[in-house]
Amino acid sequence: MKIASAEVLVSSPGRNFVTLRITTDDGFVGLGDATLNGRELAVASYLRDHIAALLIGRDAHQIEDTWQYLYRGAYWRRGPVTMASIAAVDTALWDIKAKVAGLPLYQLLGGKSRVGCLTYGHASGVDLPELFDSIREHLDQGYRAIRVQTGIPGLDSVYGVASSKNAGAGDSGVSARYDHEPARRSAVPVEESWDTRAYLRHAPTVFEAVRNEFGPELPLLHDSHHRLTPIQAAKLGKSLEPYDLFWLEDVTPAENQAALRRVREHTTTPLAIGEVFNTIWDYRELFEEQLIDYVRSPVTHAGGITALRRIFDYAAVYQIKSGVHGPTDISPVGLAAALHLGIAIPNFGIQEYMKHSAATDELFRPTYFFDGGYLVPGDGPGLGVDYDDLVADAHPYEGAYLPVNRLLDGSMHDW
Ligand code: KDG
Ligand code: MG
Repeated sequence: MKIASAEVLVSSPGRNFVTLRITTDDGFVGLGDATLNGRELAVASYLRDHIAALLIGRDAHQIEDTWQYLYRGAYWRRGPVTMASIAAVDTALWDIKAKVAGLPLYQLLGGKSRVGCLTYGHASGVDLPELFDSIREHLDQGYRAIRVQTGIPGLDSVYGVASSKNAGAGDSGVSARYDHEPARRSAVPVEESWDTRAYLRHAPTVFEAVRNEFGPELPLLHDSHHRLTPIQAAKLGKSLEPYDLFWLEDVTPAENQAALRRVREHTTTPLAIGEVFNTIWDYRELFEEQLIDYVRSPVTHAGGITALRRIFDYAAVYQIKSGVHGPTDISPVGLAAALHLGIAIPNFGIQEYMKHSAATDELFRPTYFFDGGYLVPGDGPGLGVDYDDLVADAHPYEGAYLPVNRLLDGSMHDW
């Protein structure tokens, strides 16, 4: 079974997606997600200009060999563009293999270990009343775990908070009011502002209020989005301990994994990191020293199903669980791949879930479904996702950027 074509498809049904479609000489079709928010065309070029031709004529069944060929063969290792490209090829080949077998992909990964993948949804608000409404809305929809992000007094616009006041353009969230897509369709990035001291003072008051309103049971998560120094992160983790978080995410920037040592010394709040990591090597220290509790890498950015499964197996040795990144910039193809993997692995933790827009679902026609807080992958052969070229034609690429962040004195900060 030889690869006959590898097409790079860029579309924008509310937000941009890069999809790889591999077709074999006997007509099997596989899809892979290669979306890198705000840098989409770099991955499209890597796939189109440097990978597609290498795939033609290769045995579509040789997933591992193709992975090694693209990873070792590039010589230039790792990095989000390379690893998203390899991920797309790998995912598309797994999709094909499962279709040839006539089985849903999770059957090839060991079969179901659970009935579904527990998800968490994104609640947010500029203030407590808005936040409480958003949490209630999510609970009404069946979510059993909730990420909490709020506005900070004195700051106009804060990561993770969507409201009439803080609205981004883009994909559909739970409702228009809480629709949060940080990448704006603009020629240059939007600039946001940040004040760490104000954040560190405000965050514990929010979680105290949420616990008082919603009780002790509801699993709560929070994303610091790479903005703190190790000692600030340690302070935050400690101040949130009374509110029993499910996890605290991305407290320090991703480049320096050793920073997590300092955080861990000071707090028992569980830590999650890795949505911007690319390979197993980024986790080595974190796993071996047990500095984290959850792995945030998605299939899309960590080199595909082959590579992420290896990361999860390595994590399992240290009782570390999955917590796969799943905002709307992971396409339905990337989300479906995460669900097939998540339902099969022994150390599944939780899956992030932000519903895609109606236009996105019309284009990809996913067969996974949300039921009582769980996402369940489709039972048909392969990933259970399609790609409708006619719908895609109606949604051409539009340039979009993630925001940048400045401190109040104007200096650049991590976004
Ligand atoms: O494209 C950037 C988003 O994927 C990121 O900001 C979302 O941090 C994020 C999360 O945890 O969902
Ligand atoms: Mg995050």
